[in-house]
Amino acid sequence: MSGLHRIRFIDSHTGGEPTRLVVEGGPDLGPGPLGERVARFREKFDSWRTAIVNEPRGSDTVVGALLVAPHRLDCQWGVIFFNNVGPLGMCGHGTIGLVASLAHLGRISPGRVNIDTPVGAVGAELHPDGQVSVDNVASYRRARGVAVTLPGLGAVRGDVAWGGNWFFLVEEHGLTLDLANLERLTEYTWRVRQAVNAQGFPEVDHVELFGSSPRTGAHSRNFVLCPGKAYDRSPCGTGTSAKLACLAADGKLAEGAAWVQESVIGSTFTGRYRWLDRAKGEVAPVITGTAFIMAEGEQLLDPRDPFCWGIR
Ligand code: PYC
Repeated sequence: MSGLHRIRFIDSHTGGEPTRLVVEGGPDLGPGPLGERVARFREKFDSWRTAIVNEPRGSDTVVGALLVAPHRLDCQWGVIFFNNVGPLGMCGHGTIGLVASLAHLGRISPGRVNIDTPVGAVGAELHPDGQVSVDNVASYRRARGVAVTLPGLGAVRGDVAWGGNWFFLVEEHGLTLDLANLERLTEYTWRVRQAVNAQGFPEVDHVELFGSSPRTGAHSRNFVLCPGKAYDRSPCGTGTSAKLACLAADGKLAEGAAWVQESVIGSTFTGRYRWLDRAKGEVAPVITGTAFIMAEGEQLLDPRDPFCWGIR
């Protein structure tokens, strides 16, 4: 690279969780299914990820979204999500941010679109009032009531479930899900993740704690630890999808009924599901939320800058 390189972006937040959509100037990952392109992104273009979302341009909480051409013929858009430590399979808050950003650019109007992602096609509907509903990938519970042992703390029991990313979902943890308790929540969930990974589930990279919500109309509050140790400010779209799969499997939420999930900062998503395959426990989740545009502009990559490619 000689001279300044420009990356055009739109920043939004969904329930407090940021999404940085790269609309121009990102790496060229070539053609092919998005699963292949994300592998190329991971292997050959990782410095682009760190330049875009890591400090000094970004922070641990920013989720990047690289807008790409879709591979699937039934999709109008393609996206690869990534964070401070690597690519993500899917991202619910990020898809809501993507749709709001495309609307901000005048590229879509209220209605439905299909979006290609590395873990499958998702649908999204932009409602006239600006809310976005995401028809997420098929979600299911892989294992129920898995007990893992935390050194010094004893056994913790949770479910392993897929909602576009892998989650360990814990109901009984004895912690207060409150912003004042962030350090303990982060430390605890980080230890849970390490134990879950070491004790049979290396694929799990998100840990979700549930508790009661003080908010009228909300069914639950959560705290979600993301792969790079930041907590999700939103209620987590893929985490809420994994939760819906568990609720469905346990017969605790009827098909089509609303589940209002509150985040630890008080933002909410509304989730619903429909059965895809009862025998396999597969559900089709729909997650509804709202994103707001915060900034648009260009990142400048200066080859003379020692931190041009971010702090890694
Ligand atoms: O909303 O799915 C989500 C998500 C994943 C990581 C951060 N947010």
